[in-house]
Amino acid sequence: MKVYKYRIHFFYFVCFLCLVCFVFNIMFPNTFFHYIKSQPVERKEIKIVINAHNPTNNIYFDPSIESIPKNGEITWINEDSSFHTVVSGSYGSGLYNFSSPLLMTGDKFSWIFDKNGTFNYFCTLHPFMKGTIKVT
Ligand SMILES: [Cu+2]
Repeated sequence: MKVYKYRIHFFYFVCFLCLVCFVFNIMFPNTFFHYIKSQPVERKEIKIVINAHNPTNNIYFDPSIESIPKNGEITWINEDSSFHTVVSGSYGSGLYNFSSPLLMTGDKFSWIFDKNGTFNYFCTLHPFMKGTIKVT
């Protein structure tokens, strides 16, 4: 009877551990759980250039077309004085594969591309800001 009682305690303890891991994974998605799962094969950086919020600028993302192997990671860094976002698809398409939070000056956003293809993206605040990632 006693053994049975402790087994129940152990069961609750394991459940509690699973719950803690699950909540941790949701709350801190870029920590070791995801790190183990998805190590990028290559990393590349794209700059959101100074004055990118100005529609007369001739470049917004540098480089605006970037190639990366499958499971490669792109990191965007906002070097502009204005807020920007990096959202997949095009303005009004509604099919967003990835979507960054509001990036302030110096903020970064990373995404691992796990499918081959050509992926367009844009800034929701300035829809004229467009870029392309080619995953091969
Ligand atoms: Cu923008």
